[in-house]
Amino acid sequence: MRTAITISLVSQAKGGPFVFWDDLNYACETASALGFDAIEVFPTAAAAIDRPALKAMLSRYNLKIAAIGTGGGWVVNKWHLLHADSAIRDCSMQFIREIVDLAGEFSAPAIVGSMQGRVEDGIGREQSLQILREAFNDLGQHAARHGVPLLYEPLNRYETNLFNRVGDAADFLDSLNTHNVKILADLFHMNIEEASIADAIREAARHIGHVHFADSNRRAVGMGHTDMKPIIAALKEIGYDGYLSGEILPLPDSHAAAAQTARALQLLLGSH
Ligand code: LER
Ligand code: MN
Repeated sequence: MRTAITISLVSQAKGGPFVFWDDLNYACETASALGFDAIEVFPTAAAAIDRPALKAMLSRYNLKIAAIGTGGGWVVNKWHLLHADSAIRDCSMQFIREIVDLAGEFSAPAIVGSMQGRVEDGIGREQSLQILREAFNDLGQHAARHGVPLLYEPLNRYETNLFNRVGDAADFLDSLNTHNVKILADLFHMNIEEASIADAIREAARHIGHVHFADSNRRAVGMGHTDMKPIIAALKEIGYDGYLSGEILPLPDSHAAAAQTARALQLLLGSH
């Protein structure tokens, strides 16, 4: 398994679960010094990223991009894929497509988390799921052009009323025309929603493409009460070889949260 740590470049997301903030150079320098393989980036939009500068920085610090989030579309513009206004749904698709293309340039997947939206008044659940299905068919096929999947993240009940458990998300993915949409299993959301995180991982094995590595309280692993050993055992059992990416609160500060994540990964994986 490979290791990653998150950086947000979205000032409006302050208070969110990202380890590093704003300073890409500091994030890369620190991630590299702590032995991470990659960074996961949360940008305001694809156009806000200076691609040659990012490439140069990754090469200087010997890092990869694990994934790029699309949640800036929600946080900055309040757009999402199931918005009652079809013009805003179109903007959301375009916004995500551009991030798929950006991420693809770095051989990385894009993440659809908060941009999935929710079933809203005026559009029923079945119609919403049909819109989401069409969106994922389109975006999944778009990502395939870059040889990467699209990542779909089930969120806890306080963030969406679509799918809160990975098993339900996996069943939904089975109804798509594409096999190129994978699940992002966020251990924080799973701690709220799953009866057993390890069993849920085993049951959705066929679809797991990325992991957000967080403790029960969304702090660095080791700072809460989730028992990680059976979770890592389940990931090994299903042959998961993707990223464990620390998407956590920067507590007590960014450096300490990253360093604790690195320590936890070393203890659990033994090779970090
Ligand atoms: C994004 O990865 C996530 O987990 C969400 O909770 C952020 O709103
Ligand atoms: Mn997450």
